Amino acid sequence: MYKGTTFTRFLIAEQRKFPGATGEFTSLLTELATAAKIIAHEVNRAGLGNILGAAGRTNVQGEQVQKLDEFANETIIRMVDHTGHLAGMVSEEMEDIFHIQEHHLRGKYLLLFDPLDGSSNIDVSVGVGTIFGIHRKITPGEDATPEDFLQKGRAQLCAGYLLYGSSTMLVYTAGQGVHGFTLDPNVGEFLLSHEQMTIMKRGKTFSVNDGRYFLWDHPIRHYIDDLRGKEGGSPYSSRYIGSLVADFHRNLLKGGIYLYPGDRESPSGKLRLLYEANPLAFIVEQAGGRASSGTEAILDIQPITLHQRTPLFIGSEEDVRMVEAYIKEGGKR
Ligand code: AHM
Ligand code: MG
Repeated sequence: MYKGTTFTRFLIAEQRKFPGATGEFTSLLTELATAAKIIAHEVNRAGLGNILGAAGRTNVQGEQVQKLDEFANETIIRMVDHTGHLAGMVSEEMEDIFHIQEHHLRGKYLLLFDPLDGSSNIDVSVGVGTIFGIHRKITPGEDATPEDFLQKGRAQLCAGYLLYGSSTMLVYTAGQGVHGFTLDPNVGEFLLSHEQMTIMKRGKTFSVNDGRYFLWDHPIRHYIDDLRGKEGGSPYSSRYIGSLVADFHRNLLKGGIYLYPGDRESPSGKLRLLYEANPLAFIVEQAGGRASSGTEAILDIQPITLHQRTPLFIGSEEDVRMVEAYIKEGGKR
């Protein structure tokens, strides 16, 4: 495909590779891209309106909800709830499953998303993102059930993210490689800019909140010490934005590892399995990288609850395998 191909045209071409495809998927992703344009517009001018700051409530995770979190959540729901393609949704900002209202048609797909990840960064104009994954409904009946959403990440049909950074990018996979599109603000369309993205087998960068160093277990400290060159050799660079999508995106393009391990305060880490770790894990595997909880591939974890957290090690394959080896050697916590 030539550079500059529209997202919609690209999706239609991909859809043609599957003879039985109905176009529902293409339509769903197109609506998501429209939601992303609306969110990008609001994020880019956030300081001007009355949309910065906290919404005055905490979410199911006990975290402060930002007004833009709510805006992004509502925008995505509004753009996709009526399409007839979805049986239900799960979002970081909603405690329970969002069921498609009676007056809309119900479909065969499930959308799981983090509407605005890294939203504590908005007030200081740092890049934030949207993360999403799509599953097929597996239980009988029209309404989505918890069982539908508690599928392993490996069963995802599609996953993607939006990065609202110095440019707005949409990166997605439907299991046929990873492709990136950049929003041309003058045209108002996502245009193909990064076809068939792959990640280096090994990078030279690590991304972690190392303010938590003394909360980590020994193997993680040992690993990071070694990346810093404690035993000699050339050290890795440290790059941490504190926005998962932005950190992930940089490492996807340049190689490296992002980690949010479990620690003494948060044994399961911070990030949510269903709509943060799983979609990015699908993308990184498609790009030739690896995502792990430290002991198993993220995509092979059997979810138990909608909002469960997981330690996350994601990026270049050899870097992720290396930290897994440190954890294995370090034994049990
Ligand atoms: P959020 O979903 O509430 O925005 O939290 C997730 C974010 C990630 O984007 C980021 O990588 C991480 O939290 C940063 O956490 P910390 O401030 O502990 O470094
Ligand atoms: Mg998040």
